Amino acid sequence: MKKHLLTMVLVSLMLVPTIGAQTFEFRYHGESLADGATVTIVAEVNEFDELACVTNPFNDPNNGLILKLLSGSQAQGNASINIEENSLNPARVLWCMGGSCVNLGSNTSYNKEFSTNNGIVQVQFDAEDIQSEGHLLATLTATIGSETHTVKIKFTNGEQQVVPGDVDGDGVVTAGDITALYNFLLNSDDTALVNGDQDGDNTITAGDITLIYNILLGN
Ligand SMILES: [Ca+2]
Ligand SMILES: [Ca+2]
Repeated sequence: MKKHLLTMVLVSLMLVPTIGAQTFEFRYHGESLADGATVTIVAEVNEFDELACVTNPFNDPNNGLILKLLSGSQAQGNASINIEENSLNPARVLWCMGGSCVNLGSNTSYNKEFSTNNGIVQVQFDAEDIQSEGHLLATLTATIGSETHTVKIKFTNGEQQVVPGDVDGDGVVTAGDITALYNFLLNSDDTALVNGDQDGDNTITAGDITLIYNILLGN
């Protein structure tokens, strides 16, 4: 009975992105992001020996943050980035989308057009040569036709990060966090389990799955 219930939760979650005539979505490391989700990236030392946060690793450009068309392969759209908080003091803030890049400099917002012929638009947003501890919070909004979606990008350096609902510790809440709990509860597989007890009752139960399910649905 328990297994059946959990399976239904998982199946219904997988159906969420297909509700309505959604034409595109944001994905991070291959997983769909709920509208308004926050992608959290912790600063790392890059190949230039600088502290940096990047949404798309250079060595794996398709496995970071992308805008993915859900039907068709060609589209033109408009995107804006808005930096709401920035205490990182980075030397450069770079935003590339649809093949062109801009160094934001002292600008906190920027608009650009983008297009795609292969159904994918890479979103490269970097804070490079970070000088201070703290965080940068930006909202990226993309519009294609009459459809608009947003993703929040949080870069952090030296701050303790706990993202509510992030069971597998990759900094973002996705269906993968449900899967991590499901694997633990049904198969005792804890390989992806980093923060299993999401509701704080000191046990890992189906109630923790429900909590994440509600986060993903925006409840
Ligand atoms: Ca996660
Ligand atoms: Ca719990």
